[in-house]
Amino acid sequence: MTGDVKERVAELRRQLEYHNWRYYVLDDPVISDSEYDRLLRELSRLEEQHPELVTPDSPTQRVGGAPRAEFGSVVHRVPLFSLANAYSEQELLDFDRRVREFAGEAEVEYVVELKIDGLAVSLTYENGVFVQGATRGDGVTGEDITANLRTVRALPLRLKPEAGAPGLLEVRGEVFMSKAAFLRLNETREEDGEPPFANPRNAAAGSLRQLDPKVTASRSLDVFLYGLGAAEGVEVDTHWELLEYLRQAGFKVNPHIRLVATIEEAIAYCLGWQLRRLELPYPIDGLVLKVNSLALQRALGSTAKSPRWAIAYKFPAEQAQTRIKEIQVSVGRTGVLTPTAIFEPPVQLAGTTVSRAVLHNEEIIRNRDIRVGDMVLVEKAGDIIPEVVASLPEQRSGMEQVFTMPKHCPACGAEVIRLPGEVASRCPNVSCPARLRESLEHFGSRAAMDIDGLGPALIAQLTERGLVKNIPDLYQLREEDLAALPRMGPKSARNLIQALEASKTRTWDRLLFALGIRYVGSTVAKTLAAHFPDLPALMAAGREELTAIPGVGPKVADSIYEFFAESRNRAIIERLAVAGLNLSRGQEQARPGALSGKTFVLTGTLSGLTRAEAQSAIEARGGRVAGSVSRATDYVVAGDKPGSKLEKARTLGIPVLSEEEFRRLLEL
Ligand code: 3BD
Repeated sequence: MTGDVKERVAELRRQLEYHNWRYYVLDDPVISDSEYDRLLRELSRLEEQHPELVTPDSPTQRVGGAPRAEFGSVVHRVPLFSLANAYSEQELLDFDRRVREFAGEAEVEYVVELKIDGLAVSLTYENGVFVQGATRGDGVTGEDITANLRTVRALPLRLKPEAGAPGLLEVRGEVFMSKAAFLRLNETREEDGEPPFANPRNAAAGSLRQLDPKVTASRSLDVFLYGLGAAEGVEVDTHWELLEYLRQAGFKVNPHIRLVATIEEAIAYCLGWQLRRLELPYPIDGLVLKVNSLALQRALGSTAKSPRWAIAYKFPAEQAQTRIKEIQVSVGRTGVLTPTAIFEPPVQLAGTTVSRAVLHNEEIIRNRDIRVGDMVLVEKAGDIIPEVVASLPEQRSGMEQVFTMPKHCPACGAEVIRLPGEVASRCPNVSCPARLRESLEHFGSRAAMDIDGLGPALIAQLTERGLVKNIPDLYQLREEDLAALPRMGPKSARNLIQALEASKTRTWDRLLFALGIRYVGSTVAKTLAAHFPDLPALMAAGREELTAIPGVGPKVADSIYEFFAESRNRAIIERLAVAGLNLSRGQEQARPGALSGKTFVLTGTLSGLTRAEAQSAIEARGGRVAGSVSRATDYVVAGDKPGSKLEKARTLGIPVLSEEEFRRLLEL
């Protein structure tokens, strides 16, 4: 092999790692995504031709390796301590007094950091190369999640030369998920029939504890570093210098760190963030104060559990009290019954008006002793999702009603079942009108068959009148049937027929997603459609053939297999084929590549489409959606109540589109 190849590989890795750092750590890319992709493709090709050149720190290894059976355990070289908590100004003043008395100084400098609400990890670098990553675990022993951590883009696989050349470096930090990524993830999970995560921290933890690193790679995780474990050759005298060293070494250090000269200044900084924390794109649950001088840190030492030189100031949980007026039960596409508490009056919480909260299942309602008519405490988990945390039984009048899950489906009256070992109650009736309505809504949704005009109100009319009893019936509708419906003129009737006609040419991965097979979301559907030439080939596939496909696990395979084993489902496919829907790889209809290479950032709420829909519309045209505005952004789409991204776009002179302009660009 020629030395040229080896050199080119090294050069590509240097460039890719640099641009990765510009993009994910500095949030300030200097090349476009397509240029980056070109470099990455060149490197992948060279590594394929010369597999002996592949190393674990190559940027190609971030996509996630092979799944494993379990995590190994890691004994930390230096244990990870806990943090003592303070819940008031007074407790911070007490902490400072202890520190000052010990030091015999009138004033002590502190570094104040945001306390990121994620998962603590420890990263080990040997001779500058990332070799191991572990969860905190109990502080002494954690789990080896190296392969998963490699997929976190902000984590350097190699230290920058500015780090010097430490033989060993262990750094500690917090892996987290941004609020936006969390909401996006939950949207897809609901589409896929999987339970949503309760908050960004659980989503980050769940994503890091995946046995299949490819799943972790698909979750937008991020990481801030704030501490040191075992280290050789790092010469710093203060915590502030340590953070500066970590930044120089290529790590992402939170920009809101602050060096203060007095406890009063530290307290003011904490109270300031208590009011402004909702402006941050990621969740925090407080701040951490750390003695700046490392000599003083060493002198103070630790108790059995936590260092005496640090303390966490925890925000009081923002809570509100209100009354549960009723508990509504809705039936989803898969038949799951979901109880939702309706509040009277609605309450203000963490920046929004909250009028309802999902109660998930009977078990939770029983464990928290939540009754209809109860006064309850409402909190926002991770500052986002409203949750009933407790009832207030002392305020009961005696008129409150214990909630029991209905024995019969509220939509069709079928007897509700609860499978052994499951907390969910289900309506087993596959032709339940509520399930049918939800299935039709999903079928016509933008990411699925994108049938314009097929909204909930029309679906209700069509199903109530028996015009549509299943999905294929949609394609039997005649213009005159539709025009005769209340609130439906001849024009809308014609438009709907046209929209149905247009949906017949959608690619078959969309049809596959639209069928609403459990665990087959848009990503799995795309994977399957890339693997099989058509729907009949997929239907003929056995479990083994399915699980052999990367990205398809046994749970997904079973669900697909069982779906197509059902004769009723096969009959539906048959009728869709007869109606002329596209069941095989054909021409992409959605104006491919119209936005090729363009990067969008979405901010605020759009009135006509969800974030996921906007994203898939952009992606269907070859564009991509980024989480934050930088010089590499081509357009910012601003909906209602846009955030700071809009300001940043204006500062950088990036074109801002209204929803109207955005739709025109997409030709929607
Ligand atoms: C953060 C300890 C010390 C090194 C002990 C001072 C308890 C989770 O942003 N500093 C931070 C953050 C967490 C920290 C320390 N600085 N410890 C810190 C931390 N900026 N979240 N933590 N941890 C990390 C923990 N985790 C799980 C279970 C029990 N304790």
